[in-house]
Amino acid sequence: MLVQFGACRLELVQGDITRQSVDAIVNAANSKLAGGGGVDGAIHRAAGSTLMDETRQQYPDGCPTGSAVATSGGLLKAKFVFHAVGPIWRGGVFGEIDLLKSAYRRCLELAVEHSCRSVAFPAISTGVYGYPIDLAAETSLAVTREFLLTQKKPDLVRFVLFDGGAFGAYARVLDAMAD
Ligand code: AR6
Repeated sequence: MLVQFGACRLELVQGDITRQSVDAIVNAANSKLAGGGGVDGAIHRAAGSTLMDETRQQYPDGCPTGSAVATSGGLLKAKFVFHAVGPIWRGGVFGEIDLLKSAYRRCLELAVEHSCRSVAFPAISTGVYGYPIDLAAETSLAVTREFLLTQKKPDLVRFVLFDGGAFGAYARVLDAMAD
């Protein structure tokens, strides 16, 4: 599914983010940048061990929740990995929505700062961090739409949803947004 916002494209696909041919992919990391399961584990496996070496060296203090840091892409097709730290869902009354928005916004800023024309996101926080998928779709698509309409960059933002349920949730929200 593809929607145009001004000169920029926002695309939804179902698949594996490690296989995307884009300038940067986003990782759903933890604040220690210590690696883990889910998409984080898949990205580190596909990128090779230099990704963790580089992350440790450049960011020994980790990254706060709601922010993101950049490394190279190691063996991935993507030139960069942006390690974003989303919030753990605790009922929605601990600033989770703003923290998730800010993690996405920081990645989009990093994409512009690193002259990336395309960037791919997973559904940050919706796995072990428990963020409800429908709400994550609303939050992440709204912040991306606003960024693309105001900053007019990057050219392409792709959301890579791992399963059919997540893809459906994102497609419903994007459909409503495009009307
Ligand atoms: N490509 C795209 N999406 C994926 C992939 C993949 N290869 N694998 C999983 N997903 P999660 P979080 C989806 O748990 O909730 C890690 O241990 C998955 O279906 O990876 O932000 C970190 O180190 C889900 O929709 O990340 C942190 O400790 C989404 O990616 C913690 O988990 C995010 O699920 C972060 O938790």
